Amino acid sequence: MAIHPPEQRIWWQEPVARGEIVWITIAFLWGVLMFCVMIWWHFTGQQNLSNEAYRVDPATYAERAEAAAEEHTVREEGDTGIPVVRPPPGGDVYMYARLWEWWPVLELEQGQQYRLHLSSLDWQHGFSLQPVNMNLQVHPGYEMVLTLTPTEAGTYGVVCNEYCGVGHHTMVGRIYVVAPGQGD
Ligand SMILES: [Cu+2]
Repeated sequence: MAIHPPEQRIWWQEPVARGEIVWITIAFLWGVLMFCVMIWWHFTGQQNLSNEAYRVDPATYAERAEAAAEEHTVREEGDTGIPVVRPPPGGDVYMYARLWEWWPVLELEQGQQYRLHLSSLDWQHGFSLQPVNMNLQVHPGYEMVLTLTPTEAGTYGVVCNEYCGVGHHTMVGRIYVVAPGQGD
């Protein structure tokens, strides 16, 4: 039993069983292979995001996001007071995470390419786009930039997938993707 010391005190000098060596070798080689394949997945397979990251001061980032929202707000999301921002196609789109919201709501046009900027104003949050299941960590001090083209119109939810306190489960945002020429 583990609560008693082993009978043979110098147990680590006992030879490792052959079967165990084989499994450790297989696991190690598999790990090395997966590490190398990560580079390949970066270019193919569509499951790894090819994002850029920059250092940014949270206050500076908030200013940029708010300036972009001021310029491109098309309406308010219900009576939430959260603006719906529709940036010009091909342009920069800003969203930030903070306790406990994703701000603002975005409206993008299907088939157009955007540069989506993400950062946090307080601490770590997780950007999880549903139902497409696209995930990345959002840290204060870092600006993540994704070049993306929404391919299907619809209403997408953004949930926080890094536990960030008592309001974590209420931290939901929204991205609308509208067909070309539709929406506000
Ligand atoms: Cu969060």
